[in-house]
Amino acid sequence: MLIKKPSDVRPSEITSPEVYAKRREFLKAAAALGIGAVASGPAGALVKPSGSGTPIPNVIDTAYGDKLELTEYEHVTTYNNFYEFGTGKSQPAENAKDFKTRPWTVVVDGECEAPGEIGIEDILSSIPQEERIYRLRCVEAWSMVIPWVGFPLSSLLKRFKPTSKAKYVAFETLVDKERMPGQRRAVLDWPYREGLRMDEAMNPLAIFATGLYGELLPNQNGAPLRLVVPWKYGFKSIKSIVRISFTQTIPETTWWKLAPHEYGFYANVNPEVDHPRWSQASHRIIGAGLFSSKQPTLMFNGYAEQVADLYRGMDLAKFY
Ligand SMILES: Nc1nc2c(c(=O)[nH]1)N[C@H]1C(S)=C(S)[C@@H](COP(=O)(O)O)O[C@H]1N2
Ligand SMILES: [Mo]
Repeated sequence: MLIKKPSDVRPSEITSPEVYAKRREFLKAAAALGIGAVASGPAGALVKPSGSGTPIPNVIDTAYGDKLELTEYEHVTTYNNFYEFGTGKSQPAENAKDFKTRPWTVVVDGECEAPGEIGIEDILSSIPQEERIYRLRCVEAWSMVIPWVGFPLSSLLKRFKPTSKAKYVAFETLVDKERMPGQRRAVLDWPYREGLRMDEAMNPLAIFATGLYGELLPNQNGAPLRLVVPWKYGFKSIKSIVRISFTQTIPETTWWKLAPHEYGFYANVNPEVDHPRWSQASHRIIGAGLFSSKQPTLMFNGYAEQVADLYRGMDLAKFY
């Protein structure tokens, strides 16, 4: 998130929306036939496959965000922030290639009546009717629109029966220096940690993503389970989650703790509150071309109608 120029996006390796549409058809067809691991569909001849290659069957396609123009698959999967696999934008795709996300267990603890552990297979198989495609804009110095496959946080969290003392929910990423080479350097205080206020977490726009573009999440995008909180800056959307804790007090979060004058706990997208080192009034659209002009950033990233009520009466310049 410190590096802002899309200098390592390779314009030669781009999938157009039309190719995406064909790719989805192909993935659906492949799923119906039960040929799971066919990699990249019609785009295969043109681009290096960098995704999981595993289609997700029976996802409910919704009209969610269908007016938004999607960012090309190749940008979504090669321009990433995932410091566990390196601090460069193109490093996660390269360094996470062989990352194994099975078996995978998420521990749930803290202020809840039914703490425990849940395996990723259990999560994936017990959510299917709720698994939907959400086309959401994610923004910071740049923006992308990604067709996530996911489900609301609330549908998983409520299973653990949070108590009335649970005011916040905290998330942690895996720590494993062997499997996550970026953790061999102390660039961040591992594990990567994030958190939400309970009412934020229960908003239907806060989702767990398990896939994108119709396939299981590519490793570099946070496999096998990550947050997507589209009205907040990108760093809130924590990847490769292994722990969820309900807490009474505000949890420490990675970037807030590292640079509290630059990053707050809330991190709501707000064009009127600048980062101390740069304006947050505008951003660049990834894939729109090197010479495209900057776009004005919208309050709550354009999701004000859904989330503004959560912050009524709060001074958003103070609680940034
Ligand atoms: N565990 C972990 N989660 C993370 C990060 C990270 O470095 N480690 N980077 C964050 C930042 S700064 C951003 S912008 C988004 C990027 O998500 P994307 O690569 O899927 O676009 O992931 C967020 N989640
Ligand atoms: Mo970021």
